Amino acid sequence: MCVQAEQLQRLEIKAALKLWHKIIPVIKNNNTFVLTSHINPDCDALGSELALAEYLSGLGKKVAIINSDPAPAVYRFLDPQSKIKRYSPKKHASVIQTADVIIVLDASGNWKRVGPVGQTLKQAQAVKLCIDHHPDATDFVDLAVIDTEASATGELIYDLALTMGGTVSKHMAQALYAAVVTDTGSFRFPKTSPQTHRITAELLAAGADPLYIYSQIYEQYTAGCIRLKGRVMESIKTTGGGQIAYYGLTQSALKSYGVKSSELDGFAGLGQQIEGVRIVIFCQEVPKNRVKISLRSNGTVAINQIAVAYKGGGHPSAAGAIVSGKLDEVMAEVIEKAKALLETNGGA
Ligand SMILES: [Mn+2]
Repeated sequence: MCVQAEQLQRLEIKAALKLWHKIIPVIKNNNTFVLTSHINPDCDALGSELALAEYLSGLGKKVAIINSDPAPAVYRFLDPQSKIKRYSPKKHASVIQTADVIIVLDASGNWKRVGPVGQTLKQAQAVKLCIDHHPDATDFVDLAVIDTEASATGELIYDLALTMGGTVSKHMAQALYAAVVTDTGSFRFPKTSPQTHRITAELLAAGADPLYIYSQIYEQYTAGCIRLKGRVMESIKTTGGGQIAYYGLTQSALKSYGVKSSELDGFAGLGQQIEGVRIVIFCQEVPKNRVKISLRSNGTVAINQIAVAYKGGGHPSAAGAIVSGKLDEVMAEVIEKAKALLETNGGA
């Protein structure tokens, strides 16, 4: 048992080196870096950027973090010095043009995922790298490290720093812990692995503060937002033998509670807390007579099929789309699709 474990560990170390061996020389041999991530950056995107930026700065590199969208207010505690910049074509043209290396984090697929700054980065002379845990295309960059087993890009940044012989500072540990805790849904999503917990243990040892991070991320809502959540919870209906939960939110309700749609993170998950629910449908009225459909499943049914039918996308257990139409009509239609999907997945 002991010998096996030791062998396994050696294999893992070898695997890590193999994963990074092409990227490490690029990092070592260059001096100026631009880091970026996807539009609507989440905590994994931001935490990975901040931790990698600090690591590279420690190696004496010049690093800029440039994103198309601003960091959501809830994650700004990770960046007290405002190192993450929102892309401005005028301000950032020269730093992008003169960069040696561009690193896209948590966003494989294509430059579109990176937003407007992606178009500028795409044309830069720099070597382009991508580090991600999503299983999407990597032909838009020169070199990529994709590990779909990783629960978060933050795990990969930790691994990279360690593989390069580096250490993790308290600030890096905070950023990476926040990345992992959010991307794993507090260590419950399927990609949460022994490796996730091993890395998390190291982050705690390096000074990450779970109580502080939890409180910053999950306990900073406005009173209006919590009251609106109460109203939405009150309105939840179920159908399909209790296996489908559905609810909607109008623009006027949002306004009357003084809540922005960017504050609705987690609303789609509310229906998942009901016993027996396999599919959640949350429809939100958005400007220009459109409806934002958010879908969740308990993992027994791939609801991204419904999202794809509306030209949206996502994962089997979390997906969405935006469509034209009236809230009630769109929701009724999605409910029918969900019922049909249940019919082919064990019945309603
Ligand atoms: Mn991620």
